[in-house]
Amino acid sequence: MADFELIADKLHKILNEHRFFHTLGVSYTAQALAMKYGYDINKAAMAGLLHDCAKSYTPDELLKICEDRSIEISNIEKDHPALLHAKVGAFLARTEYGIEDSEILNAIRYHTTGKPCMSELEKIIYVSDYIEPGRYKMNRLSEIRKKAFEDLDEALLMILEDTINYLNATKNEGIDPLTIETYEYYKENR
Ligand code: DGI
Ligand code: FE
Ligand code: FE
Repeated sequence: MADFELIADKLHKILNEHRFFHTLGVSYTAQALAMKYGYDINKAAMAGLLHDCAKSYTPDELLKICEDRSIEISNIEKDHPALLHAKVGAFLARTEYGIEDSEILNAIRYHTTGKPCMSELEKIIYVSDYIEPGRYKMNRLSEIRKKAFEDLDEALLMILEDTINYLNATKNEGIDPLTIETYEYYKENR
């Protein structure tokens, strides 16, 4: 396992202060959820630490990295390149930060949209990203924070529902079909 502090130092240099503290918040929240649900806390810590490692790139830079490295760009990602920070983040975690564990790489890859039938770590990171202590703007955040430690799938569904409602209410934010598929999967399988 690559060294947590070494990677944290590197991220501190490339991410802005707000994003770096968000990253630590997600990492610690992921460790707390891992304790609750009996998951490997070191893997949760690393996935949380690296989940937004591509967040400092502009939309054009993200598109360029994908073109240069033959990373597939979907139609919605073409229109909203910021979505690519998840895919590019997983790529950089492997190539720049030496992460080989596919559970960690997939948790980074799917942290923005989720996906149907998520792994334990994918769920932990998706939920941690939303509830970490630095977040404050979203509706029913305290309810979702409590739910995360009672029923992870139910918390996941609440976040997906609120995210879709938020995106629907926001002009010019197309919804990634994967976000909808994830919502429908967890609604049907609750
Ligand atoms: O990177 P973070 O800000 O920590 O969080 P994130 O990776 O969940 O990305 C946050 C933004 O992504 C948030 O404004 C909601 C948006 N998002 C999530 N799903 C979709 C989406 N944006 C679009 N356009 N489409 C989606 O399906
Ligand atoms: Fe993100
Ligand atoms: Fe994040």
